[in-house]
Amino acid sequence: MFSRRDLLQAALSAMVVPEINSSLNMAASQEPTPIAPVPSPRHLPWHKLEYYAFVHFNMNTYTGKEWGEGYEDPKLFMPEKLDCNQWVKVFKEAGMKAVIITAKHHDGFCLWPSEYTDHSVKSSNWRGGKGDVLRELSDACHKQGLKFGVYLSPWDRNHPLYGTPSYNDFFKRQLTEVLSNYGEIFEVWFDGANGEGPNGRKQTYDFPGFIDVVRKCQPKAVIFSDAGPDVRWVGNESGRSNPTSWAMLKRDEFYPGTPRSAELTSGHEDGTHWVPAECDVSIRPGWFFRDSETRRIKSVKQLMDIYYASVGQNGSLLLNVPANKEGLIAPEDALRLREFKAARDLAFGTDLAFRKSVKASSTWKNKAAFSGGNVTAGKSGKFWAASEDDSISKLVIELGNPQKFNVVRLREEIRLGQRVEAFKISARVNGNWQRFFEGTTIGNCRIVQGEEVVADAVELVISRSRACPTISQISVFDAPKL
Ligand code: FUL
Repeated sequence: MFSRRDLLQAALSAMVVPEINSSLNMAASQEPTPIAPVPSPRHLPWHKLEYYAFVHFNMNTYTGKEWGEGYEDPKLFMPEKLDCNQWVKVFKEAGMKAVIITAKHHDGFCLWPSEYTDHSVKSSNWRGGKGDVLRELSDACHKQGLKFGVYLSPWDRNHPLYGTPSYNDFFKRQLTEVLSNYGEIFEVWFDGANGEGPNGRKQTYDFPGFIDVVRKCQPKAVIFSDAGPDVRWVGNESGRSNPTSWAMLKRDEFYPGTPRSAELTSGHEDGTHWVPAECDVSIRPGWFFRDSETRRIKSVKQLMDIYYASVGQNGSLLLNVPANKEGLIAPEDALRLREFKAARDLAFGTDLAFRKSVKASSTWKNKAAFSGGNVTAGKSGKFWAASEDDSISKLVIELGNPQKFNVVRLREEIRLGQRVEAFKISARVNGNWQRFFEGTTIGNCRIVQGEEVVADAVELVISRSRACPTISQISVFDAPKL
């Protein structure tokens, strides 16, 4: 007898291992050998997104609940001024690269006219029962160049079959509908929450079957859940990954709704699969829009702290900006997003290390293609690789005239695996090296803040690494205090 978890593991291994092997073989000896696990081809474009919108908008928008019960009257759903082009314009101007919408939350109401249930927009009076939020949002995203993603809650408090094996077939049919009719989807978000309680209905989910549907309908999409298979929940809803943050996870030990969520915040250095963290958090106290919470929208300083703790700690930031009852992003949220964008532009707009000269302690096989200068050249695909024989690898960036700075951003060439285990940054002040920051992991992006210094050089020392370090970028910033 196979358990549900065995089946999930079998399905996941069968799908991901060949991808890892082929990227490992491809690299041969032209460049440092990748260290497994490495990202799959569907991960690489996802890593570049870094910051994108979550929109909680559904029946709860009209009832004020966080979790609906499933018997809400569809007629309550009435976004009289729904304008998804307005949402996407706001997100695009905010520097976000994608949107994920709650197509179906726990109460089971569908934002699209599903063939398989009446509990959907087709039973409302909105647009005369002919409306389709997924159509309007996906069209707006594709028109304005943002990626489109969907949240679907497996937990469904409306459906009569929930708790029986037939529910899995229903869910797969819904999933197929959503993934077949709205163009390219970049991410499918499976929520692991279930509040049925000890006496509630118990559903054994067919996750391997759900994953199969996604792979068939949207082969390029990443799948999110507490346990991946592609992207993992960060283990909290405050948008924070840990300073030590591995993209790897012992994935087979986890499943949606896992009790070991604290481990998801750091991942595992000896993880078996590439399952990076996505950090979800709401700009407001709740996930859904409530007028009463408008005065409690997070400040720019809070959002910046979250940015440093998510994007700056090897995660992506999925910031929830709920649409209001009218079907619009409220002006207060839009304004805060613009202010947050302006703060990031001020902080990270001028890279004081850009095109500055670099000396490295060693270069992989003495090949110029991997020289230290790549870290300040701003050319994508280029990186510094240190020699495999180094016990410690070092890099010095000469800034020329002394420069005032307080932030350093580092990036690893993650295509070859996440490697760095311990690093130290120093600043040369009046000819003396002074400690600026000491840390553990880097990954796709690490942004560290130190005491403000005026220095004419920056040194990176990597004292521990799983394989020779491969660093693609180092940037130095003078970020205004907030
Ligand atoms: C949780 C849900 O229960 C919340 O309502 C919200 O959707 C959040 C993003 O995920 O598991």
